[in-house]
Amino acid sequence: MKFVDEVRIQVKAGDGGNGCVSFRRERFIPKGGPDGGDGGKGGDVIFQADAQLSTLLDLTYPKQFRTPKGTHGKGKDQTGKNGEDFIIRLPVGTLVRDDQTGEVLQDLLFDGQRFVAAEGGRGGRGNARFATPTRRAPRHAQKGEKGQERALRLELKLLADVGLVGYPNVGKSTLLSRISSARPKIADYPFTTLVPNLGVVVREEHRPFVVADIPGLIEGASKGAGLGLTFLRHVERTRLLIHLLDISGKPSRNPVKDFHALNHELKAYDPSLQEKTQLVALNKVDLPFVREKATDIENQFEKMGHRLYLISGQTGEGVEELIEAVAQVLESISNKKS
Ligand SMILES: Nc1nc2c(ncn2[C@@H]2O[C@H](COP(=O)(O)OP(=O)(O)OP(=O)(O)O)[C@@H](O)[C@H]2O)c(=O)[nH]1
Ligand SMILES: [Mg+2]
Repeated sequence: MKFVDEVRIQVKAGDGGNGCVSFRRERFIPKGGPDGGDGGKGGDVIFQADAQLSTLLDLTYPKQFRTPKGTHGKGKDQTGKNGEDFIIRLPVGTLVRDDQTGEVLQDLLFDGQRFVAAEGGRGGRGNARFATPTRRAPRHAQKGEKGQERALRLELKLLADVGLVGYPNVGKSTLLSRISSARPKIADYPFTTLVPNLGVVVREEHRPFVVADIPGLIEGASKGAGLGLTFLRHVERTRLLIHLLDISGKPSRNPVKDFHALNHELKAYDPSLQEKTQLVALNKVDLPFVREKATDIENQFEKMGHRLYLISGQTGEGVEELIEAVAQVLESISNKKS
């Protein structure tokens, strides 16, 4: 599946129909009163959040969305027809911005939520509406209003509870596939994951939560190295990060240094990411030489005030303990809020 998480589109709502100037003409009534009807309203362009969708791909073509105009009013007090509304379905988690100013216009957060992206113009009033006791034969009617036209930028920010971050190849996708039913691609080379994967973690004793496996980050990502940092927008809304470390690639690898380097990149992207709770885990402890160094590394992290979880996404060792800790942090965060 191609993952598209930002698109620019133009929306133009239909203009209102014009009001009509008309006079009643009936036999034996020489001077009938005004009977020009109102114009119809132009159609709205409406966004609607849909939990079934997970990408903005459908919107990459076409880029322009228009709705029909209202039809003009007619004689015999006939109101014009309203232009039909057009509903564009968007994934839950889509942020709607004005493309020029960047201002956030709406955040579509729940299934079925609607936002009028461009409002159809009101229909003009027909001359029948302008009749007064002293002015019985008004010869004017209103024109329909123009429909709203906007350039918008849509950004999808996944609504995951937990973000899984780490260098490439540390085993993020393997862990996701162990704890959820998601089946992301796993391979022994960096940047296997090119788009974020979501998995739902279901454990009997806890509320289910969503984990996002983010493509690997590397030093300099904030300056565009590797896949860059654009995918970090998907961890902006998470409530907790699992920071995964791995020394198996090179035994000389210093996990403390890796830990700081990655946090530096997170901070460069958005300082508020630093404030999220992180649970730190050393992966692949099923490998003997990783296991050998684990206690030493654990101590180093303890000195820094971090409990280090020792896990193996492959064998499952230590994973349930990590999940339990994640569930507890999530529960304590939501208790604090309510
Ligand atoms: N021995 C061992 N190997 C693992 C473990 N977890 C993952 N691997 C292997 O490490 C390699 C990378 O795993 P992935 O899950 O694709 O890693 P990733 O972090 O998602 O990588 P990117 O998507 O490239 O960032 C694969 O060959 C996995 O089989 C583990 O716990 N133990
Ligand atoms: Mg991966």
